[in-house]
Order: sequence, then structure tokens, then C-alpha cells
Amino acid sequence: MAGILAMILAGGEGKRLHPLTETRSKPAVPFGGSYRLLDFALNNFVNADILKIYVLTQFKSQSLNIHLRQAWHLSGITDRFIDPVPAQQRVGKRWYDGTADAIYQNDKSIESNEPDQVCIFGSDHIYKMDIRQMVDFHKRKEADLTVAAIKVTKDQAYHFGIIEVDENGCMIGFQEKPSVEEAKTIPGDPEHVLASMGNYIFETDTLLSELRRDADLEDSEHDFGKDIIPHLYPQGKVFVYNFNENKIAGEPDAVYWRDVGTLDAYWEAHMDLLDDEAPFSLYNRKWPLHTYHPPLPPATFKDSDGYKTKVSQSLLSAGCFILGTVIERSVLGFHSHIRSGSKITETVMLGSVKIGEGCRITRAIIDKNVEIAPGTIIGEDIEQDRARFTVSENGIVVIAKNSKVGF
Ligand code: ADQ
Ligand code: ADP
Repeated sequence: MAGILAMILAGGEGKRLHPLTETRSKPAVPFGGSYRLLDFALNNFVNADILKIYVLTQFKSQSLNIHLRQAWHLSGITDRFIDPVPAQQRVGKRWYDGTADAIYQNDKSIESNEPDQVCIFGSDHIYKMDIRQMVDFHKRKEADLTVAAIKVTKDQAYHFGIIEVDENGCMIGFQEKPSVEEAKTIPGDPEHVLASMGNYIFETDTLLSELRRDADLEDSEHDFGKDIIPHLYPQGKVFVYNFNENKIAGEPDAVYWRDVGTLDAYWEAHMDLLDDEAPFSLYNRKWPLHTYHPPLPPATFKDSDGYKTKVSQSLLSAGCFILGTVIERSVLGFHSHIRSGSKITETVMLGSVKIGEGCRITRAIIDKNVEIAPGTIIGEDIEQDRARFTVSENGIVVIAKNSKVGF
């Protein structure tokens, strides 16, 4: 994989994940107790031995930078690197426009590495992909650009770039976020569309010439989905890599790819981790999920004040300290402290949350550094919760970072 350069787009604002993205960019949002969203894209590259990686940041990137330094610091005597690249106004006094502009503004970094191919991947999704298999496909097809794609139900079409493909895997149609009515369904399968995953492999020459051409256009939004792909595919050398064919040892046959762009999707993806037959496993030793682990003691469980601690179908991270509490179907980040007589159900805690005695919390997302007073009840009376907190469409209560509740 020596001739490959990776550029991970990690500047997303994540407006629909508010308030989780009030203080951090979307790729920095914690996930699964120990990880951040960006970790999944990074693991896909690192586990595929692609180790020249730029991470392009823009909005509220401080916690992402800290995480990259703590978890993903590559240094030393080789030419491998994982480097954060903040928006630097290298082309005039402006931040990044669309995703293509983010890459265009860093064209000199591409040139200086002299790669044969450049992988441009998003960092907003939960999935495992052996990117080597997509690179092999790209080379076999002698493509100028390869776009990764996955089958999704038609009702989701308006979120994605929708692809039409011929029998050789060549792209013959592309609509960026069409309406559900207008989206082109898969031939013979009117319920599904083929969605772009926002992951691209370019031949370096094609990429640089396309970016420079597009940069001069006044009516362009400088976005891969809106501008670059629609211009490039009619030339006949854009191919579509079917993600369903990506195979990783130790993984189930069905691939998993989860957009966690909304609070409900974020919560549901956590519940997926807790199923008996979890569609996304954190345990495959052949595909380790690297991340930063702070120096904390193991999770500790004690019975207290006559209350028994009982934990089922849950993930608890290091530093958790649980006294006399019932925890069901929940994911607790580092350093969650819960005092006796409480019950926590179907709840996601992002870390350093303190919960007092006798609380009942159901179907909630609790951001970092939140303190909850003894006797607080959350998630049982949604109308009352709506007055105090953000509540998602499906009724998940979200408590913002640093909140003090009930004091
Ligand atoms: P979108 O979902 O709209 O569509 P977009 O907002 O362009 O995705 O974000 C793509 C990636 O780039 C994300 O990882 C995001 O964090 C990052 N990003 C966004 N703006 C950025 C900027 N200015 N600088 C740096 N990083 C930035 C895209 C495609 C669709 C495809 C979906 C798949 O356009 O065709 O179907 O992704 O989710
Ligand atoms: P996270 O909640 O994502 O884990 P951390 O608490 O680990 O975030 O780190 C957040 C970092 O961002 C801290 O270093 C903090 O000082 C910095 N930070 C937070 N808000 C701002 C802000 N408005 N401007 C600049 N830096 C900020």
C-alpha cells in the first residue's frame, strides 16, 4: 500500500447531532464508551496498512486534535504519519467551502507525497472496511475514480448520492441527494437504491486536475457529490465498489454501515452494540479497534446501602464506579459514577457523568461532565423533559455537556 495517501475529511459540523456537537466536530463525538466517530475510519486505514494519513479538520477541532495526539500519534524513523491538518486559508482568506475545496486547499501536501492513488474518506460512519480490497478493485478496473457504494432502502435516498451502475461496475448515473420520488432505484428492486458512502479512491493526476478545474468555476459548490462526480462519471472511468463484497476475517457475512448523523440514529447504533447477535462487534481480534484509553482503574461494581448492583446487556468503560445500581441495555463511557438505589435503562453516557442516589434514567444520551442530583427522573415524562432538555424525534432525552441537573 506504499503508493497510497489517505485524506480523511473530519470537518463536519454535525448540526443534527446538536447538542453533542456544540463543543466538538461530528467526528470527535464519543461513541461506544471508548471511541470517537473518527476512530472507525482511522482503523479502516490502519488495519489495511495504509499509514500515510492526513486528517482534515475545520470546526471546533480541539478535542479531535487532543484525541489524535493521544491515540494516533505515529512518529519516528519511517515515512508513516497520521497528521491533523487544520484549515489554514492557504488559498485566499477563506475556510473550506465544500469537501472538494478542503482537498484542493491541501494540493501541495498531496504533491509532496507523490502518491499513485489518493483515498478520500469521510469520518461520520460506523463500519469496518478492508480498504485494500477497494484499492485492488480500483486498480483492476483501471479507474480514474472509484466510489464505494451500499444498498439502502429507497426512503433514505435524500441523504445520499444515488448511483446507477452497468454490469461492469461502471457508473452510468449519479444524483446527489435526490427526492425519494426522483431517486433511481436498483433495476429489478424498486425498494432499494445504491448509495454512495462518500468514500473515494482517485488516481492522483485525475484528482489534481479535477480539483483545479473545479476551483475556477464560480457556480460550483466545490463538493465531491455535487460537482466533481457529476462531471467525471460521463467520461466512463468512474467505477463503483460494492461494499457488500468487502470481507473481513471474523466478521459476519452481512456488512454493517451506520450513519449516526441524527440523535436517534446515534442512540440506535449504540443499542445495536448490545444485541445478543450484535451486527457490529467490538471484539474481533483480527480487526482491532484502536483508540485512546486513559490511565483509569477497571470498572468497579459494589453493592451499597442495601441495594444490589446488577448489570445486564451493557458496556462499561474503565473508571466506572457503580454503587447499588441496576443497569440494563446501556453504554457507559469512561469514569461514570452512579450512587446507590438508581436504575439506568437504554442510556448512553459519554464519560465523567455523576449520578446521585435514587435516580431513574431511561432512553437518554448524557454528554460528558454532567452531574445529576439525587432522586432525578429522566425519560418517563417526555413532555416535562422537553421543557428542560433536547428531546429527539423518537423521544430520546439528550443532556448537554457540563449540565447540572436537579441542583
Ligand atoms: P454528506 O452526508 O452531505 O454527503 P458531507 O457533509 O459532505 O456529507 O461530509 C462528508 C465528510 O466530510 C464527513 O466526514 C464530514 O465530517 C466531512 N466534511 C464536511 N465538510 C467538510 C469541510 N468543509 N472540511 C473538511 N471536512 C468536511 C456525502 C456525499 C454523498 C454521500 C454521503 C455519504 O456527498 O454523495 O452519499 O456523503 O454519507
Ligand atoms: P470532549 O468533550 O470532546 O472530550 P475535551 O473535554 O476532551 O472534549 O476537550 C475539549 C478541548 O476543547 C479542551 O481543551 C477545551 O479547552 C477546548 N475547548 C472547548 N471549548 C472551546 C472553545 N469554545 N474554544 C476553544 N477551545 C475550546
